[in-house]
Amino acid sequence: MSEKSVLVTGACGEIGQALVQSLTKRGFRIVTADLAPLPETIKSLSAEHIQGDLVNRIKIFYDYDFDIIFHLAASLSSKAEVATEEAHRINVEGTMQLLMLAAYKSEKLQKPVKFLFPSSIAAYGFPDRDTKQAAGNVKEDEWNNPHTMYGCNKLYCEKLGVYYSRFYGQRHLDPNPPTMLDFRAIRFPGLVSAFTVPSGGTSDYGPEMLHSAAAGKPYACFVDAGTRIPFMAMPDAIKSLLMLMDAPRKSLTSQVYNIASFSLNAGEFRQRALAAFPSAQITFEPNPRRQGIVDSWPEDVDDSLARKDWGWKPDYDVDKFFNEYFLPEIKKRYQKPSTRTIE
Ligand code: AKB
Repeated sequence: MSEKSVLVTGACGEIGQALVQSLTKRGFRIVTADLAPLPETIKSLSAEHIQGDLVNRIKIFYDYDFDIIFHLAASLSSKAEVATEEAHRINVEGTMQLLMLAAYKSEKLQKPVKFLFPSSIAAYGFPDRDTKQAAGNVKEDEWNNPHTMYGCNKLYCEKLGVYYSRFYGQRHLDPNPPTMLDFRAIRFPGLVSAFTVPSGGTSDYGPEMLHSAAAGKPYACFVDAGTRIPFMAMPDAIKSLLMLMDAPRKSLTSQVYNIASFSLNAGEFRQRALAAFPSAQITFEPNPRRQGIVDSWPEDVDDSLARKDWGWKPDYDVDKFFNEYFLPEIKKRYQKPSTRTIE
């Protein structure tokens, strides 16, 4: 079997680093792209690294024939609220340019390029906390009223992905329609890695609190103790991307899927952190803007479609996440710095 060529944009980010390690185990030829140079953890795993602004350098990507594209590069929710137009340029123009590339290559080579897109719970939007609590877990097509630039960008890019893969130039109406790209998106909850710390997001209080507790640093949480959203272990996020990549097209009844694992409020995060690190200093100092963003996101999501269509099931519930993944790894990390691989 010939080696498949995969592009991972945003490779230096949290998902990117973990994904590149997992794709390597599958024997793919991996081309990475990011604004930054690759970190040591994945440097040797990339066949080629394209460094720079994706939108400005899009022409370079036309020299490659990628079988699969993981487009992870994005400006996350908190950062995007501070630099809104720049976020739109990165999140929407970057995605559109890559979708156009994938559409062009699919048609030219008569082979659908698989386009995996990480969307987010930020695509949802509740008017207030009471409504959010009353709604409980939400399906993909409910409450699609994002309050953030990032959430608007993600929801619109889901629509663009569907457009370029099914209706672009109304090609589907041709008597002999050309080969179109194969767009698949996952709406991720807040992700927690034992190996990397997020930046620029609004679900960051969960991982920040845990990493600070392990490192013996005081932490002032920017949302209140009762704030609840869904979270997931990074290995499960990577597993979901690979499962959706592998799923036969004919079994997919949607192009956008929720996935769920566990839901915790910030107070419960604190209790878990204190149980593992009793001297941790964790206080709550809500920031009204960031609190408002998280209050607009759902408490939980309904992932029954992903379970039915492609057999999604997380490996980590909340206890397994803490006891078998996060705490053993984080203790090693803060006790003894090393260059271990990311799982
Ligand atoms: C963010 O907080 O912006 C992201 C997300 C939930 O998509 N982690």
